[in-house]
Amino acid sequence: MDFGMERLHKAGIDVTVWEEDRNLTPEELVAHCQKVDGLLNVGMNQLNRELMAACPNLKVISLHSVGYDHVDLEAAKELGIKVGNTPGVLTNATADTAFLLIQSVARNAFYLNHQILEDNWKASQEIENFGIELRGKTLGIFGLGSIGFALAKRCKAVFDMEIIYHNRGNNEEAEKLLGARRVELEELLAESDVISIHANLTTENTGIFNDEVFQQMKQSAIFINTARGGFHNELDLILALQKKHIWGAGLDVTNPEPMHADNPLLTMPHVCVLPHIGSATLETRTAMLDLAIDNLIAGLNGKPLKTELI
Ligand code: 8YV
Repeated sequence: MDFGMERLHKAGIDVTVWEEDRNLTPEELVAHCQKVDGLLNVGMNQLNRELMAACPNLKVISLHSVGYDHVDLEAAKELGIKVGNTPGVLTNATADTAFLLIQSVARNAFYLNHQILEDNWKASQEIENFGIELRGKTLGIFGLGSIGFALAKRCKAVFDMEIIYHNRGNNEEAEKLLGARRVELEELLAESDVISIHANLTTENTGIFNDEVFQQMKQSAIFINTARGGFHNELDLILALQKKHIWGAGLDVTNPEPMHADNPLLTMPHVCVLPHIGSATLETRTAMLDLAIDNLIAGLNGKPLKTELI
């Protein structure tokens, strides 16, 4: 990745890049970052209080993500460090990914593709490998912000799905435009044919999709997670699928990431797993980087960030 070097150099910023094919440990980050004024975090490195406290010059943290569960915002606020993220620019790409997963699971696409590789073309004709229709079914959204809304629009337009959602507040636009209805979690679980997560991961909702919750879903339901792997308990999800408490699952996020190649989810019917590609189109990643650099430069110059979290 180019990291927008030209723009950064033009802005007179002295840049050091630490590029790894994994997230760095907090200790490694402290060792690297002690002298920096600004941090552009491309990836999911955990930015905790110890790191921030160990970097006395740090003025701004610019995230290359809309999610910010990997940053201690309270510590940043206390230490006077500005934090920006990249909302808006990745809304469509992420909603597209959720929509892709819903359809792929509903048609058992990844499993049947694997069957071709096993020289088992005829698996597509076996009744247990048939798909299910989405038309007229109910989409339940857990956390209806802009990405959830964009997905709901797609599901309404293409499959005329009913939209229900569980959220702290009402989303009036979604209610007016799509007839969406806000419900308690119990109703979301009981009524939805597809449940898709579009919330921010917090300590309160970490692991919320567990055995007990999967058992409250319809046996014909599809579980979709493009938000964060931390929302679901992976072992409970595997068991829920094996015991047929739910019908299928589509994941763009796993816990941990990367997922190991021997994970049973990768070969199960009605399951589609992607390697966290929600925002990974050329156009979206370019827009994210532009915005993240805007935020970095603004923060280094003591100006308000374009998209400031704190
Ligand atoms: C990743 C994401 O940030 O925006 C988010 O919250 O999870 C993704 O867009 C991206 O893959 C990291 O570069």
